[in-house]
Amino acid sequence: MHIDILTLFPEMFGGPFNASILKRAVDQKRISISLHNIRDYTHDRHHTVDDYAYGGGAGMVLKPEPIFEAVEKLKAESGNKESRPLPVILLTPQGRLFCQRIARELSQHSHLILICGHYEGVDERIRQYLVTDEVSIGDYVLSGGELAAMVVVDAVVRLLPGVLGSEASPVDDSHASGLLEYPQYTRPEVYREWSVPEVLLSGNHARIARWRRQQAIQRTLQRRPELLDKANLSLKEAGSIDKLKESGANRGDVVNGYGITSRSQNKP
Ligand code: 6GU
Repeated sequence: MHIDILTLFPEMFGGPFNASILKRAVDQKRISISLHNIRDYTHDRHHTVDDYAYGGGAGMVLKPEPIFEAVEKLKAESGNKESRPLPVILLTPQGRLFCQRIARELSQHSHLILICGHYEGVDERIRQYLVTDEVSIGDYVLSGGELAAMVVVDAVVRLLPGVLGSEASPVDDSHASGLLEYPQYTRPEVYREWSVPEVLLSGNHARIARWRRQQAIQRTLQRRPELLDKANLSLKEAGSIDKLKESGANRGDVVNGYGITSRSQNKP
């Protein structure tokens, strides 16, 4: 997969792209990422990328010309042979909410172009006539699309064949199955009087799988009950959830051992 990223701040990407899974994916040539400074596609003396909003109001708006020119050049070089149009994705709080399903969808393409919005916005004609998709990573405001682009790239790249290697698999990850992940333990077997659940030491793989599945469901019910509506549950599992709900096991705040509480549903 090749990913082109248009941004006013290419230097922001150095950290995340030069560490861990993403770095290895680049080193192994499973992906390539090109950062393009939008400023390099301006032609005036001052390299102007933004301007005042027509109609007035505070804040500057990203101009259309440099972004059109950059994307059209990349598209021409791409020679897209796929039947689907090449995704040109604007990162903006107005976009569709990013999720594991969208990460999977994007991972099916061989080329992505990401445009990081900045300042108060982008000229509407970029939305109307250039981008094929708009993505947001959540209902909060970031200073620009850069951090969102890094999030999207990370979530997509780790789904590509071979990127995680054989030691790790994305299938048990939180959200991969529509459920949160089950609790994990490693050595030591007892740490400060706190023991690893006995079932995990039993060597009984069927029993371990049942325990993990049940823990994943219970945890999802407590922390993100709305996820259960879309999760693939067996009839028996769905029935046991109804029982848990009746018993009130899903109600109230999620509390950790240090008295930090949060509502079990994050409503703004
Ligand atoms: Cl994609 N951009 C900005 N500026 N803020 C955001 C976002 C994107 N997603 C959530 N907040």
